Amino acid sequence: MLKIWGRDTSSNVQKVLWICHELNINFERVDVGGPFGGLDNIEFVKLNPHSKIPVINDNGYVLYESHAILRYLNSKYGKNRFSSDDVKEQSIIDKYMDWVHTELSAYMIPVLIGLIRTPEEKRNFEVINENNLKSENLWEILNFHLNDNKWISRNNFSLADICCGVWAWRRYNLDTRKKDLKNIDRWFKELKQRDSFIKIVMKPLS
Ligand SMILES: N[C@@H](CCC(=O)N[C@@H](CS)C(=O)NCC(=O)O)C(=O)O
Repeated sequence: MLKIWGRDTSSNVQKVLWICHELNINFERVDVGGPFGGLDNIEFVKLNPHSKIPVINDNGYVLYESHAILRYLNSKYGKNRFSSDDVKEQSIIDKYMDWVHTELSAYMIPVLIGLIRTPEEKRNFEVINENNLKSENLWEILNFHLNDNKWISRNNFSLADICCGVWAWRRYNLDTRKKDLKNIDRWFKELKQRDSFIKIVMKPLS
């Protein structure tokens, strides 16, 4: 059976749990990271020398990096249901998956850490607000893209919706100043109707 290491409150772990739920993949999950610790244990470091979650072991094949895991599971268990045969459409999925790692999470993480993991008296609102403004500018870019698209890849739910979706939940649940982004609101409403999103992502932030 597929084994997944990682606390279920982590955005990157949730991406993997989400696709497992969408594709009905059975798995066993081990709590590591955050309050559970264990990332520096020698046995874990052997799995992922970066000491990060998620990690999977699929019948002896060990893999880390959440987006690589998504692509692997989608291909092996999903007949590529959440990617596209169309080269241009696939490039849009890839673009927004990369965008989450290189742009969006870079600004969302300091906001999340500042507001959720930092005691009120120690919060640096200058840093939080600056990062929030940058994140909102990025959400506005996605909002513009969603003008002509139901999902990020036109009419098909894809891996890009999973990668952006875990952060959308955080955006709406952080007490921050938000731009009025009608397409993001509409897309988020669609996400909230998916069983997997409800079960895996809609948890208190930590
Ligand atoms: N690029 C990696 C990033 C992994 C990562 O940063 N994971 C975080 C959780 S979201 C982590 O391990 N943090 C330490 C912890 O949770 O204790 C991926 O996408 O898998």
